[in-house]
Amino acid sequence: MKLAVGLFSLGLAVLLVSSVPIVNAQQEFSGCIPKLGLSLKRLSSLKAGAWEGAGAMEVMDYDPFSKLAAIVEARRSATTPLALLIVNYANVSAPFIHRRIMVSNSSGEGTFVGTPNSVSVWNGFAALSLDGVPFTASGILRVYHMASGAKVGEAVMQGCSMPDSIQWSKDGSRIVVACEGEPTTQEILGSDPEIEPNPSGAIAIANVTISSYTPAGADRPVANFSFAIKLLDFQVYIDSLTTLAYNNLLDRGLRIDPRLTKVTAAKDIEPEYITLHSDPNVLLAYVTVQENNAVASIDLTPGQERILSIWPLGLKDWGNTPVDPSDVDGTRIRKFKGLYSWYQPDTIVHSIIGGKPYLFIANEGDTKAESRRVKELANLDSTVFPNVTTIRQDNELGRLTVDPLFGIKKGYDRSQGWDSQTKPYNRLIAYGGRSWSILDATNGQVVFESGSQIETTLAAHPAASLCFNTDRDRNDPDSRSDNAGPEPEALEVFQFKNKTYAAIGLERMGGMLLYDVTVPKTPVFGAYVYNRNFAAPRSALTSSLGDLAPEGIRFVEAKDSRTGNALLLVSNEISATVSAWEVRSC
Ligand SMILES: *[C@@H]1O[C@H](CO)[C@@H](O)[C@H](O)[C@H]1NC(C)=O
Ligand SMILES: *[C@@H]1O[C@H](CO)[C@@H](O)[C@H](O)[C@H]1NC(C)=O
Ligand SMILES: *[C@@H]1O[C@H](CO)[C@@H](O)[C@H](O)[C@H]1NC(C)=O
Ligand SMILES: *[C@@H]1O[C@H](CO)[C@@H](O)[C@H](O)[C@H]1NC(C)=O
Ligand SMILES: *[C@@H]1O[C@H](CO)[C@@H](O)[C@H](O)[C@H]1NC(C)=O
Ligand SMILES: *[C@@H]1O[C@H](CO)[C@@H](O)[C@H](O)[C@H]1NC(C)=O
Ligand SMILES: [Ca+2]
Ligand SMILES: [Ca+2]
Repeated sequence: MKLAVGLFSLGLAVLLVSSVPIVNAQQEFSGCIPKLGLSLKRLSSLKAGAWEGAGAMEVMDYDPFSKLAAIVEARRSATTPLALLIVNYANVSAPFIHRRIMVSNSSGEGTFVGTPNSVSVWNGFAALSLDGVPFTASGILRVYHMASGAKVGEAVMQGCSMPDSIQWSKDGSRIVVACEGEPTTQEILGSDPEIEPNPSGAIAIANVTISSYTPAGADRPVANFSFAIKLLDFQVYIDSLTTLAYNNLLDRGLRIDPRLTKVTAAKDIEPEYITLHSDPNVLLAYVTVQENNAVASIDLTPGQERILSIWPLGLKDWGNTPVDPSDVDGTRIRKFKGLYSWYQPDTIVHSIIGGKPYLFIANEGDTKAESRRVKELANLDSTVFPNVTTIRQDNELGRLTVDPLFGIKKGYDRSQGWDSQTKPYNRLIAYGGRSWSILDATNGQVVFESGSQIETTLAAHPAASLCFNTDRDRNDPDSRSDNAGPEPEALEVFQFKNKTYAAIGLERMGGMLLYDVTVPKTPVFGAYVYNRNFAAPRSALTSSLGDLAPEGIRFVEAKDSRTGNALLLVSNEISATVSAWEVRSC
């Protein structure tokens, strides 16, 4: 009966939506957020081309001097060249593509350069990280002059396989790169991490030397960047730990594939996203190791660069915090005893608030090659799950993607297959915290974690609730609930007037949640800022929906923006758009 009423009111809502002209609020946020004292207005969404899809627009950075943005274009197609897109923001309402720097063919340029992954800008130059060929080979660092498109520096980063996130220090002297090191069998279900090649996760630190020379026949000098690179291998750090200390990390929730031992653990460590300490005089960096559910800190002191510590993030307990884990039951957010998640953050941003250093992380979640639905697990512990039959139903936990290597009462049994463990699971561990957190940057302790706030906010939102936990390329309500939900992935922290704010980008839902984080223990939620037509039907073309799948968010201070007002620039992976939101006081 209750269900029937629910369906009826949903039907009515859809009817109302389609029978009246679409009100702006269903498509786009605009206006004042009283709780934050900020007003947001979208000035433009530049579309890079007549295409959509994964990789169409990735990481972005902005050069305050030239008013140029650099965005990685890594379209997953066999025929399209891979590029670094340079966008001119001299007029924020009418940005245009200044230059498309072709950096590689998808198949590899001269069997040498693979996919571009990430970009960081300094003083009119863009540092780009690129895979080698194959992607398990050493990766490549390149520097381009943004205005002219000239390549002005290049180096192979020995042992840095699949260089992903890249950060250039404020003084230009150093470039720090997260080397993710995915195995060659990345896409093969259940693949054993012992299968080679499976490079170690690492951090590459490049000393940058800038010289200039005047080419023959030219009338002015050009810059020339060269690099001295040091590699910090996570295995060296793991080797430096006692067995006791290593096991302690595992007990606290560092996720290392149980088919590996301490001596090979770094094969499974996959650094994802790097941030530098926001005080340029403090030589520290922090990196998320997403799949491993942890954050690591790195000492950048010249000559003694090293990995300092790994801070495991533990498990999120959905027995205390409500979640929607089923994609076949509509919006139903509730608690489940025995259900947990790895947090698995992607973006990390360092910020100093009230004189204290903090780390902000977006707990997106990411599956490895091994993942199962709950109903595929052979044996659930009936003392934790009294009614196993109920739990296995599709409208309960049946279809939820969980980690089959963990949560087994007596531990992983190496004599059995990864997908045929017969000992009972007493914890079901899903992927992703569906949240964001603030950590104390001095010790990794959690200061704030957003709990169920993202899902409950979207479920109650007048427009977004029409498409709760939708996928990123079409309006398909509830379709991501059995995976990692809304997938908070991008994140930016910014100072405006005398307050500090955080923007959390949602990869699947699109848009971003804005918070006042001036008091890091008690962030104040302001609004969900989006440009997506949640009222469009499932059949609507991806290109008609708006800005989809925020991958990167950059705050631009008022003094660095041509409008004289601050901006939030957002690169949207699926829609191939960069949106520019003007930020003012209100
Ligand atoms: C910026 O672009 C907008 C939209 O095309 C246009 O109306 C405006 O005149 C431009 N501003 C300047 C200063 O050119
Ligand atoms: C890609 O391939 C084409 C032809 O195969 C070649 O001309 C071009 O230089 C290659 N590199 C880039 C960056 O497009
Ligand atoms: C530019 O730097 C590279 C090292 O990256 C060096 O090999 C090359 O000789 C330099 N070119 C000039 C003209 O200085
Ligand atoms: C980078 O420069 C510092 C000195 O500023 C030096 O101590 C360090 O060894 C250099 N690293 C490499 C890889 O050359
Ligand atoms: C277990 O759940 C099933 C399906 O929901 C139900 O039919 C059955 O009665 C339950 N058994 C017990 C012992 O509660
Ligand atoms: C911040 O600015 C507001 C408005 O200008 C002012 O009322 C408030 O006192 C300021 N707070 C601090 C801590 O400076
Ligand atoms: Ca690896
Ligand atoms: Ca659901």
